[in-house]
Parts: sequence; C-alpha cells; structure tokens
Amino acid sequence: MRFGIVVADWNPEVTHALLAGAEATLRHHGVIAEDIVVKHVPGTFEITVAAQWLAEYDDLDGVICLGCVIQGETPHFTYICQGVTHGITELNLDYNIPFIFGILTTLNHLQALERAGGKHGNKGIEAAVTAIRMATLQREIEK
Ligand code: DLZ
Repeated sequence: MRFGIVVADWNPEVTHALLAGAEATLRHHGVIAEDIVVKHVPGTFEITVAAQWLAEYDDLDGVICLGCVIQGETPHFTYICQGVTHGITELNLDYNIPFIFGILTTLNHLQALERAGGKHGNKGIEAAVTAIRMATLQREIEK
C-alpha cells in the first residue's frame, strides 16, 4: 500500500508528534518508507487542498490528514474546523480513496498534547490504523 500524509505545521509540537505516530504505525504494518509521501502545509486550513493535490498527482491508497486547531479568543477556530471538516468530507465523496480525519480540535494546548503521545494516546497512530483499515475495506469491496 502507498499512503500520503498531509501535516499542518501550526502547533508543530503536537502535529509532528502525530506525524511520528502515523509514520511509525504505517511502517509497523509493512508499508515501506518510499510508499509514505509526507507533505507539510502551513496550517490546518491548507490541508484540504494539499490532500486533493496528492490524490490527483500520486497513486495512493489513502491520505492521512494531520493537524491541530486550538480554540482561541476569536471565532477563527470555528471557521478553520468547519472548513477542514467540510473539505475532507467532500474529498472522501469525490475521490475513490479514503481521506482520514486526524485533526485535533481542542479547547487548550494541554488537551492537544494529551492526544499527541500523552495520556489519551496518539491520534496519529489511530489515523494510520484507520487508513489501513479503510484501504483494505475498499480492496475487499471492489473485488
Ligand atoms: C490562523 C490560525 C489560527 C488562529 N489557529 C490555527 C490553529 O490553531 N491550528 C492551525 O492548524 N492553524 C491555525 N491557523 C492557521 C490557518 O490554518 C491557516 O494556515 C491560515 O488562516 C492561512 O490560510
């Protein structure tokens, strides 16, 4: 299998931990390094279009989207979360591969760290497992 990973560099101490978890999990399940295509974007809002470009220009079994949006004092949080959720949903319907929603949307920095290798695990690992499961399911169904 061959997977793309799009990771946002906003809140990098969180998102790069998600990336490490996702990459290690794919490798653990037998995906070779050359078949893991990692692309960085500035923030979570940019994830959707980069994921679309990967789907257009590469031959992938799925794209894992990793980001972290932390609530601030303005409604910006809501718009970014709505935008990326809608965008990834659309990609799932428009392309014949799964796009995995590995984006933390938390009320504060601590909640994010707890989900990027802390007491609530690493959601990058869960995203990678979900990608493998969905790609496997698609192969089963399309036979
Ligand atoms: C602008 C912004 C803010 C305020 N907060 C976050 C965040 O918590 N997480 C994140 O990934 N990105 C954030 N951004 C950046 C936007 O995602 C985007 O990069 C900019 O609005 C430029 O389009």
